[in-house]
Amino acid sequence: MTEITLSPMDTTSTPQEIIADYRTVFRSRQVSLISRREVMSGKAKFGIFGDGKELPQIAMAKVFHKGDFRSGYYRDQTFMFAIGALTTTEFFAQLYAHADLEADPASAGRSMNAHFATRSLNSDGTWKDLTKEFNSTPDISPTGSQMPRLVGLAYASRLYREIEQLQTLTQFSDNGKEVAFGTIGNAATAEGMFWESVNAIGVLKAPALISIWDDCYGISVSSEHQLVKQDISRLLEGFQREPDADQGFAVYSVAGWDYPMLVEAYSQAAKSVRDEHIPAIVHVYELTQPQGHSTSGSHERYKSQERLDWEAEFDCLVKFREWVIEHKYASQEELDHLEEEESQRVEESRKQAWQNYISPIKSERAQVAEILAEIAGVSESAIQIEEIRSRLLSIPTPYRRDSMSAALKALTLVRNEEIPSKNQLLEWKNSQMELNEERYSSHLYSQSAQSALNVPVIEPVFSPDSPIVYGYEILNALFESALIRDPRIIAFGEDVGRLGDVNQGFRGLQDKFGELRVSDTGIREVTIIGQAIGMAMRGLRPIAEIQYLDYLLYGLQIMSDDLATLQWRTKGGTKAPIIIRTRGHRLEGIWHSGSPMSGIVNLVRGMHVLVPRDMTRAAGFYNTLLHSDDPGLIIEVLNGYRLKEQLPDNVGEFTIPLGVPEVLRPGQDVSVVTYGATCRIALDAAERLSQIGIESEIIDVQTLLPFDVQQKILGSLKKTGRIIFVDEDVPGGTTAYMMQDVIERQGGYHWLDSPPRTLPGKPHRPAYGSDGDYWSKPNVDQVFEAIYQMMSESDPREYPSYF
Ligand SMILES: Cc1ncc(C[n+]2csc(CCOP(=O)(O)OP(=O)(O)O)c2C)c(N)n1
Repeated sequence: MTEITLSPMDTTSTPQEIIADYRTVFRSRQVSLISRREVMSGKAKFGIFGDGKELPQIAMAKVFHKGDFRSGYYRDQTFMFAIGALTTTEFFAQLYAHADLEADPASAGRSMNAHFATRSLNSDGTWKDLTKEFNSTPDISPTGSQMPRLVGLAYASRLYREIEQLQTLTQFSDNGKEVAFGTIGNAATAEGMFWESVNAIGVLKAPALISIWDDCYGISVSSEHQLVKQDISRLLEGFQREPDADQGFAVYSVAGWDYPMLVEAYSQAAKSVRDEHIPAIVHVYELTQPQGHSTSGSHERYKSQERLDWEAEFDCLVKFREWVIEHKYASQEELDHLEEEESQRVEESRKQAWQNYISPIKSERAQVAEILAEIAGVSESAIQIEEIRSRLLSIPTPYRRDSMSAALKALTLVRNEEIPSKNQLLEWKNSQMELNEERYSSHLYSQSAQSALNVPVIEPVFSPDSPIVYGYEILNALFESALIRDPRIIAFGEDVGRLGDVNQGFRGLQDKFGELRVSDTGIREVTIIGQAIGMAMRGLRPIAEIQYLDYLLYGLQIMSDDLATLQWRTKGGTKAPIIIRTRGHRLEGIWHSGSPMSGIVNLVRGMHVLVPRDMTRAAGFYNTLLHSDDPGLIIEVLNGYRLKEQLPDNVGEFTIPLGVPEVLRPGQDVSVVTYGATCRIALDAAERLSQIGIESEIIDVQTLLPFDVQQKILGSLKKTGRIIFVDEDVPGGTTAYMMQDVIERQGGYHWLDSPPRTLPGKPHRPAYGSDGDYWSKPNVDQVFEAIYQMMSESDPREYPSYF
C-alpha cells in the first residue's frame, strides 16, 4: 500500500476552506434527507443518494481541475456540488423528472435521480472548449459500467501528450495534463468489467484516479459474499507499482471519515497521476449509508444493531463536525448557525424546483379543463365530459399524461358531434403530442449538421488504371488515407497493431503511423469499446476493432447501455462518434460464422449498423461515418477479404449514404431483400431462376440502421407484387425486422399479390463444415426453391410444384 504521510499542520486546507467544505457536506446531507421525504410523500418516484459518502468526495473535488473528466455513479452528488457542476435546485429537478434542459441539464428528466452529467456540446452539437469545463460523463445505472469508458477518458490524455499532431487540438486537451476520475462502489468491484478496466488502464499507463466508496455492502449483500478476503485493497496489491517499474498503480487506503487523511491521500494520488502519469486507486473504507441503499427499502432489515450503532458513530458528517470543533475551526454554536442557514437554503431550492416542475403541468391542465368546460356547455355528452373534467382537476399532483388522457377520452365521446371547441381540443392534443415527442424522444441520433445522414455523397471514381485488388487491400488503402488525413483517427483492437489485423486491413500501418495510432490491445472486448467511447468523448475519432462478430456480444451491453443511449439520455449533451469495426456472417463453426443481427439491431438503437456486402462498400461507409458525429458499427463480410474488387481512385474520399438500398439485379417477378454475405447467394439464385424464366429483383439494403429511408424497397414491391426477405439470422430475427418495415411502415401490404416470405437461417447456431453450413444457413438451392414456390403458388400451370 502506498504510504500516506500527513503534513505537520494536520491538513493543508485553510480554515476558510474547511468551513466551506463543512458547508458543502452538510448541504449535501440535507439534500439527501429532504429528497427521501419527497419520495416518501409521493412527489418523486424513487431516490438514491450520496449520504454517508460526502467527505471523500470533498477531498476528490479539491484535486479535480478544469479539463479533467469524471466517470462515476449515483453516489457522487457531493462531488458534483463541490466542483460547482450541479446545483441543489438541479438535483431536485432531476428527482422530480423535470423534462426540461434548463431545469435538469444532465438529462432533461430522462434519467432517474442522481445520474449526473455535464454538457460537452453547444446547442448546435459542436464541442465546447472542454479544457475550460469540469467534465462529468453521463452516468448510467448498470453497476460497474462507468469503468470501460474511464479507460478511454484516461488514455486520451496520454495520446494528447504523446502524439505531436494532436497538440494543436487545444480545445480538448492541454498537452494531456488531464486526469480521468472514476468512482465505483465496493460491491461493484466484483464485476468483471471493473477488473478488465483496471488492468487495461494499467497496461495503457493511462492517467486515471479510481475511487472505491466502500460501505461494506451492495444493497443487502455484505462483503463476504462479494470479495475474496473481503478487502479490495488486498486484492489490488498485485496491481501495485513496484519501485522503478514503469507499470502499475499507486494504491491508497484511507478511512472515509478522516478529513485530513482524505485530503492528503487525494493530494498525493492526484499529483502522481497528473505529473507522472502513474494511475492511482484510492480505496475509501469505513463509509456508511445513513438512510440505507435507496428509497426502495430500509437497511434495518439486513444490518445488525451493532453495525447500525457503528454507522451512527462513524458517520462522516458526525466525525467531521467533531473534528472541526476539536481543532477549533468553528464552535458548536457557529456550526449550528451554519446548519440552520444551509437547511433553509436547501428547502428554498427544493420549493423552487418543485414550482418550476409543477407550474407548467398545472397550467396545461387548466387549459384542457377550460376547453372541456366549453365542450360540456354544448355537447350531448355534457355529463360525462364534466365528469372527466372534474376528475382531472381533483388530482392533487397531476402528470402531463393525466391531461392528455382526459383530452383523448373527451375526444372519443364527442366524435360524432360538430362542436367548434372540439377542434381546439384536437389542436391542443396534436401540439402536445409534438412537444412530448421532442421532450422524450429527440436526439436518439445526432441532430447536428454533422449527422451521418447529412454527409454529402461523393461517388467512387474509377479510371482505366484503377487496379483490381484483394478486398483487404481496399481497406488498407482506405485506412492509410484516413490516418494521413486526420490525426484524431486512432485504430486499435486485438492483432490490429503489429499484424495489421487478422485479415490485414491495417497491414503495415503501424510501421507508418506509430504504435499509438495503430495499436494492439489485450483480449478485452468490453474495454476496447469503452476505450473508444471515452476517447471519443474527448474529441478523438477511434476505430475500435472487435475481431469477430460473434465476440461483439461481450461488448454489446456497453454498446447498448452506454454508447447507444448517450446522445438521447443527455438530450444532445454529449457524443461519442466511434466506429466499431468487426467481421462476420461467413466462415465456419458456431462462433465464427454467426450472424446475431436482430439481437444487435434491437439493442443499439442510437447507433448506425452498416452491413456492406464487399470491401468497396465498407470503405465508403467508413468515409461517411468518419465525417459524421454519430457512432456506427460496420460489419465486414468475412469471406470478402480475398475476393478481388476494383480500387476506387478516391478510396479515401468517396462516401456512401446511409439508409439507401441498392438494386443489384433488376427483375419484375419477385423482390428479394437481403444484405451482406447473402447478396452473393441471392444473385446466384437469381441467375438460375432466370434460366427458367423467373426474374427476381435483388436488393441489398446496405444498412440495417437506418433502414431504407427513401422507401426504395416499396418501389420494387409495387413492381413485383411479391417479396422475400433473406438473411443468416434466426427465424423472426432480422428478416422479420425488415419485413415489419416494408409491410407495415412503408405500407407494402397494399401491393402484395402473394404472402410475404422470410428465409432466415435455422434457430440453432451454424453447424461446422460445409455440410453443417448448407443445412444451417440459407443457400442458393433454398433461395431458388423459396422463390420458385412463390411463383408456383400464383401460377401453378407455368410453375408446377416439383417438391
Ligand atoms: C449490473 C447491475 N446489477 C445490479 C444492479 C442493481 N443494484 C443497484 S445498486 C446495487 C449495489 C451496488 O453496491 P455498491 O457497488 O457497493 O455501491 P453502493 O450502492 O453501495 O454505493 C445493485 C446490486 C444494477 N444497477 N446493475
